Amino acid sequence: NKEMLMIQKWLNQHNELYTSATRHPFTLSIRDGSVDLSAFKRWLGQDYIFVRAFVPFIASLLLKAWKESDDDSDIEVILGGIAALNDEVSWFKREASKWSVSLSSTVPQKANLEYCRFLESLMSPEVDYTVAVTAFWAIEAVYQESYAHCLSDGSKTPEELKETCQRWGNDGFGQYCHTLQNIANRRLEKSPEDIISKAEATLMRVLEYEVEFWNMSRGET
Ligand code: HMH
Repeated sequence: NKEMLMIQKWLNQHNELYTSATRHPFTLSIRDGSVDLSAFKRWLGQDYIFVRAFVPFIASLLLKAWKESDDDSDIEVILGGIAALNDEVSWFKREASKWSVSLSSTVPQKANLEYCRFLESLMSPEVDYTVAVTAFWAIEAVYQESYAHCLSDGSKTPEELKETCQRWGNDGFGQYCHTLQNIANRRLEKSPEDIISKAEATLMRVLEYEVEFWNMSRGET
């Protein structure tokens, strides 16, 4: 379908994978209130490690946007993402202390290391801005969709987890993800076939890594 924007088309085509990332048993257990708090603490410690690796990834994306983008406002959107991430790092430290999770002694699990290594591969100057911004959108969108669902009608999210869900599930973050999706679509529309297929493959990898990331909360190592 020519009329349909690329991202929407891919999400339809890979709906099963997308749903496994955005409706994972871990986040569904938050939503229905049955969540195991030790699983939540495991997620918290691991995500802090991920977020630290996410900082240089966004920095590399900013550099790509500056060099390659045809629209100045992309830089401002990404800069906003960096500002939000700065706040997020502080939030993780506060939240960890609230839950008595020691961040300094948290050991990154295999799925986390692999995801961070994948992020690092996307930081290479060889990787096109269009591919990297598609990955960035997907990484943010999975959290937005997952945590917004924990706050939607009929959810029984425990009070003490609502702030976490709000971080990624709030409307402002939803808007921001939408803007990122628009950037990715705009770039994809102008891209040659090889970049488009790389972006699609990258999107699928992100979704797979996100599923593996949620799986770590089970604590089976
Ligand atoms: C694993 N994916 C993971 N952690 C995050 N904090 C986000 C996405 C969104 O920022």
